[in-house]
Amino acid sequence: NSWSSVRMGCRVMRRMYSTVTSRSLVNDGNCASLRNDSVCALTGRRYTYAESRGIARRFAASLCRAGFKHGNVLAVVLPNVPEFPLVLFGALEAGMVVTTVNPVFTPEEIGKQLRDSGAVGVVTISDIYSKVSKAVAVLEAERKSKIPIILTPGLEDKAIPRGTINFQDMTHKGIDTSNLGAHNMLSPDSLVVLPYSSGTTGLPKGVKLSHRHLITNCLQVLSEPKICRAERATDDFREIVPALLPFYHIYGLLSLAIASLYCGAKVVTVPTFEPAQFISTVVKYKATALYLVPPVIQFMSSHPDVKTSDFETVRLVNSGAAPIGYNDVERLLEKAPHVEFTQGYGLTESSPAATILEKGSTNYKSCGKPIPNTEMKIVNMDTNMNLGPGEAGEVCIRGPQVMAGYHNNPQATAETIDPSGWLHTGDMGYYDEENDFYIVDRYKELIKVKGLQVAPAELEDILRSHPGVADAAVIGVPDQRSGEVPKAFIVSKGPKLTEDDVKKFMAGKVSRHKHLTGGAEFVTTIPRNPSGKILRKKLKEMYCK
Ligand code: AYL
Repeated sequence: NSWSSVRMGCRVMRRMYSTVTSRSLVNDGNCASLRNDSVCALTGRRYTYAESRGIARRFAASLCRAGFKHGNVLAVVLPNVPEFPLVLFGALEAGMVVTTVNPVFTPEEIGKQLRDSGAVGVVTISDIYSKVSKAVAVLEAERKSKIPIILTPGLEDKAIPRGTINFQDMTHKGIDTSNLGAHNMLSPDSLVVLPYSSGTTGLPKGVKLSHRHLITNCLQVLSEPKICRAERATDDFREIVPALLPFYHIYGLLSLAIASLYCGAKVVTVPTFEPAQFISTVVKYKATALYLVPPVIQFMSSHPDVKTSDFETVRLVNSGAAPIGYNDVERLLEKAPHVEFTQGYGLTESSPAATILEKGSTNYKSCGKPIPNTEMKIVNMDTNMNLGPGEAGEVCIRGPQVMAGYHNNPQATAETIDPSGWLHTGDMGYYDEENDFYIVDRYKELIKVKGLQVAPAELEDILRSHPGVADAAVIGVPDQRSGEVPKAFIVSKGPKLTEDDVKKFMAGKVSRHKHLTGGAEFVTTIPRNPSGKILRKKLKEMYCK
């Protein structure tokens, strides 16, 4: 009876269930996590582990009763609220597949993901209902069928709009869950989430991840003794984890909504990043483990308002999703010398973790060694030959956490996972004599803004739809605050177009992290290879000195 033990109806999940249950039995029903809860840092709304189990099950029963079927896709468009994991586990127990959507997306961006994933229902909150309903209305007109919208409690006290379904009505104690047995058709290979990633090229694609993928990666990551101490939870120690990284992104989903709950941690949901508020949340809740992205670590290590005393209860800081500077790690450890720093590397396509910097290692330039059951190699990009220690090439990953493929896109799948099962990451890296891996650059197009993906192809398509643009290319340029930001190169059709016009045009179409913060530069030609592929390295050499 705990959040981590929410039975997803598949054998692998039952293993988790029995693990946690037996721990509760050992503790004579007094397992710390049962009394423990998860809480929203903004509204104070909280759910104990014991309650969560019931809510998720009742949500599952109500979804089945509402007619959702095994394998149907449910889009979850939520900021980090404590209901997120309840919605996730409930949907999975009902046999549904959850596609996680960035809640800051514009209606057009939401619409694209709903359309591509084939979502037949949407879960959101009243705060962003108006833009979600715009996207839904367009899709309903296209499909000529209704797409139900379910609303979980909002961040602000807003009335529930008419025509929507109230999450609380679907989960109150009177809901009968006896219908759930009939829906128990899940296997470890049933798909559970469909997050979006652009992979090595092109537009964002749904990444097919199953129960087996997520459970495997959860346990692989937890095999590192640094990561979660809650397996040894006692009344004197309890892991307290502020959930700042978005649950919709695989890093937040796996480390905060799955691994932390599996461990019985207290998860404090933080819906938006306000630096001062985040620090006061860390202090107020006595946070013990921080899962962060490099720009946030950089802020915490360098900002004079963040004091050593703010880290008093913190024992672990984990970085992932983008490269972190050695100096930033050093500065963090100067400010908080008692903290253990660790780093993970991986991709949405690998559920996400592939490596971790192991306990005791101070090799902060490295993202660590492959986690259990994971093979990694470096190959020459042109010849595909294996490379030895110290030789940089493409990082390849093989293991039980590698995705089933891209949704409805066998071609992109075949281009990413080779016939021997190796995932070609599009990252440039090498390993040393100790088998520590280092990520040095990216061959792929992907831009990482604050650890979040931005696909150049998506922005290029939008730019080319402007009547004044003849051709366009987008690359990432280094940025002090965000790591990287998108910059556009434009071949214009007439002389009238200005940089400001281009930036405003983009700002009207995409969410903030995709804005052309790196600028828009006018050029006479975009360098391309004979088959029309943009030569991004050449573009950088020509214009970014
Ligand atoms: P996606 N260092 C450098 N680059 C990295 C790192 C790292 N430690 N981790 C991820 N990346 C880049 O799908 C790399 O280019 O997943 C990779 O191909 O949004 C891309 O980000 C994947 O981006 C963890 C915690 C993995 C986080 C993650 C990354 C999830 C990001 C393991 O323990």
